[in-house]
Amino acid sequence: MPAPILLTGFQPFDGESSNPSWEAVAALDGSRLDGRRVVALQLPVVFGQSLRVLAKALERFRPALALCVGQAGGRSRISLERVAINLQDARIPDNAGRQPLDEPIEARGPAAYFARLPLKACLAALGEAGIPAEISHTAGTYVCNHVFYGLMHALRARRAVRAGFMHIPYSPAQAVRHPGAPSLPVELATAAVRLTVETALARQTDLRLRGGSEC
Ligand code: PCA
Repeated sequence: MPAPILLTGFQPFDGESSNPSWEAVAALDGSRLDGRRVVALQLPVVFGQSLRVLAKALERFRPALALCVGQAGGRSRISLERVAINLQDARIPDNAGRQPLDEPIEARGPAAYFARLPLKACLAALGEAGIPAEISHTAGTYVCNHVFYGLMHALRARRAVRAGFMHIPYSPAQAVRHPGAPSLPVELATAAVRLTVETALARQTDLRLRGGSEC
């Protein structure tokens, strides 16, 4: 049996009743991509606990690729995150009421990790499929960045494992409560996850394409 693919999404937070990141990856749970089994896991929006759940799953499943997905309400496109920083600075409390301010995630860890995904090739694949996407250079300083950093830190010695983070916009159902906010159908977010995984498994090296940004 080839090593599986691990996908994660989050529980709802900040007063929402759903989180499209979980809906998007749950739709792929138990399916096969590139001949590999897909395991989808829901993470709590809680500093520390989210990473303990993730670490257990990385040990149990030993995936060939791990892609964590989170909701980024207000963003208009799929964000392929390039960099996780060693900082937690919560604007709002997490689902357990914790609100770390200006703390490192790993006291002895490096300042940042880069995603280990061919981001430009993924961006091109999403564009060809008609899914609006961008490369993002910040995953914020809340639980998503915490999980992204913890993922890359946990896999720092397992260089062959591909790993990264994707932020997705509100679902249309959420946007009903946020007038003016952009949204993306969950089916398109699921398609974006699938395409990103397939592209990452198919390519060891990235394409040289434009995808950077000014401030
Ligand atoms: N988004 C939050 C945490 C959970 C989620 O889906 C974030 O961007 O940090």
